[in-house]
Amino acid sequence: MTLTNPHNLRIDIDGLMARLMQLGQDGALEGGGVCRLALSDADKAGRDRVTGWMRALGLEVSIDHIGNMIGVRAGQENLAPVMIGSHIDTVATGGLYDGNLGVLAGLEIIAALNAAGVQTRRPIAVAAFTNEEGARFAPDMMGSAVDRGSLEIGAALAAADADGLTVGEELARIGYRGPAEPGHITPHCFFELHVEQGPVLEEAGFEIGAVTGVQGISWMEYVIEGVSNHAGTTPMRLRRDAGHAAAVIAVEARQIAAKLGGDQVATVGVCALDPGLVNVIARRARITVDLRNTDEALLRRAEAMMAEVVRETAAREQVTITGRRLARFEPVAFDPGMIGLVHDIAAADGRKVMRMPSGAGHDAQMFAPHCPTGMVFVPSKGGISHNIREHTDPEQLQAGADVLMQAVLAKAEETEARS
Ligand code: HGY
Ligand code: MN
Ligand code: MN
Repeated sequence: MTLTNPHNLRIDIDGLMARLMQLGQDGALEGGGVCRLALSDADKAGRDRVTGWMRALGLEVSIDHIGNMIGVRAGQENLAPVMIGSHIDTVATGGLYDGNLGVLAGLEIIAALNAAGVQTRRPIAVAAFTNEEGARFAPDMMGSAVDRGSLEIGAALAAADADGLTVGEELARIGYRGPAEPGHITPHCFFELHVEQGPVLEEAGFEIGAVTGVQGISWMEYVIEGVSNHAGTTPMRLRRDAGHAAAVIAVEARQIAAKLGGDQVATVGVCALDPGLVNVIARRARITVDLRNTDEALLRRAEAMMAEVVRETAAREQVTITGRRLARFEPVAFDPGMIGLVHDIAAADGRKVMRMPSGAGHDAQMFAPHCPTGMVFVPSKGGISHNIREHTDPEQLQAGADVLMQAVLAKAEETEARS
């Protein structure tokens, strides 16, 4: 694999920054950051903007049944494309870069090739997948999972948000329930550029992460049914307190991470009490538990420990606890050749590069079982993400996008079916 930059192409960082800032207007929050939840009006505005850019760059755009948006630039030969993908939906406290960087860097690569008049052997596809975050509709990585056949389209379309609105209804409402069959493109290989969303690169003083894989993810929702009662008159022995049971689960989730140590993490992101009044013992609680580990056996152990906590708490507090699985992904390893390519291109470009796993889930993990897949990380300032203060310096964005471009160009000249 030649690592030279044959056309001496560089990403136009001003163009990339302009697109990031413009897309950041769709769902912009007072005081900075973005709330562009999947299939919201803000998501529609972002989708309209991105597909408009795709068409302006001369890409052939397809929208599939789950709303995935894929723009394809023709190659000299009608071979399987090199795909660059990520997402433009955000969490409610989103930054400008999570997901957006990967899609918009893909568009800047197309712009650079257009400006240089370069046509690659293979087509190049730029994809924005629906609902990567899973913040409004579970599971996360929904669009890429449907594209790769690991989530059935009917189940995805039926997923409902907290207000009972389904993915199918919302896709139709915003005009993105497209005609194309999900998975109609099987890429030659798949790349994703993404902010690290953690502190590793910055603390180590490195510029580029050659990502080795993604850790396992387990999301559960528990609905706890107790009995509402008077906060003052009800003796402790007579209480069936859904609020207390939820608090126990939250504390025990943290204890599980402490007991297992290592890479184990545990998060309670949702904890809603009903009726949620100062002087009423909660009759109902809804709580979510996000468990992750790089090791599948340890993740299963964490899940078993949490299930035991739920059983014991239900019995002791005399409440009923109903669990619902929201998402479950085993750890994924990326292709060693793709990891090596990202690493060597970054090193050849004089960048400090390290191999590292991803703590966050990504669309790339859906492609890893189907084609050679690799990711490029750039540092997150202070390791912050899913926070309106998410930031990466333009020079760091440029470095990551240039590595992505050279890796894409190298693979776009490959002739064999799969490396
Ligand atoms: O939850 C995740 O890791 C990703 O942001 N969806
Ligand atoms: Mn992301
Ligand atoms: Mn995210």
